[in-house]
Amino acid sequence: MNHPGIFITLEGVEGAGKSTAVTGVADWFSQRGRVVDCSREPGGTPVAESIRHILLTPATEELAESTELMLMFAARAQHVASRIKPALAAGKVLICDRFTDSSRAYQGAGRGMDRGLIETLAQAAQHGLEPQLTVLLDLPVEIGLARAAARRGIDNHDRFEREQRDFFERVRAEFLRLAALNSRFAVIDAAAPLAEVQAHIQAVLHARFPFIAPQVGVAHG
Ligand code: Z5A
Repeated sequence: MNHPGIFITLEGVEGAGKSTAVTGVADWFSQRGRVVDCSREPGGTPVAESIRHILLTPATEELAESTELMLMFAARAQHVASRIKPALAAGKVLICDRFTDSSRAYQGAGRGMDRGLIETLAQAAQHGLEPQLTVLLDLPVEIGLARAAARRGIDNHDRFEREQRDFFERVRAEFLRLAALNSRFAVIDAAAPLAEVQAHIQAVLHARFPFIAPQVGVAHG
């Protein structure tokens, strides 16, 4: 899909530092004069945020795995059509906290759902749209879970946070497998101190987008 924008996604297990990293990536592009739009999945539009609520909130009725998968892609289809594609067509930098690689990792490897079905749904939702860069913040599962627990309090788990450790190990392994297969990925050691993680991400941005020069007179990292 041809567009003048830049589409960047951040992936990783829970607590890997994606939300923190989104801000750093956004600052890097803003300091270079680019208009930035930061979003997240599931979510990013009013309809997709309503679907997010269904997906993350523990409810009295169990969500079937196939329902979870199709809701992820229903939210994504809406997000792509009404926010991501218009932003890219307008030349913006769209930075998204999670995208289809999360479905591959969580629903595919975590839940064991059919990979072919996931790719079919991805085609229907994305129509060929792919990120130019996917930053994978790789972190041992126990560190991620500890960070997330420290941040939210021990009893406040969403539907995914109730999964067992082996689920998250499969998720992490799948992200690493995808990264090894696809050059759009950059893998960052997210267990490093925050300043190191941020410096590594900036180095990746310099290497991947050498044509985006800092603006004269604007401080940049
Ligand atoms: N999901 C799915 O199954 N399929 C899909 O297709 C999609 C999603 C799109 C969304 O949850 C859930 O949906 C997710 C997968 C599933 N569930 N899980 N697990 P979410 O959006 O609510 O949560 P999350 O994506 O997992 O993100 P998070 O918990 O907010 O983590 P994070 O964004 O990666 O981390 P953070 O908020 O930036 O940092 C966490 C804490 O660690 C925070 O206090 C930071 O200050 C700290 N931190 C960050 N970096 C560092 C370093 N380097 N050192 C020390 N401390 C740090």
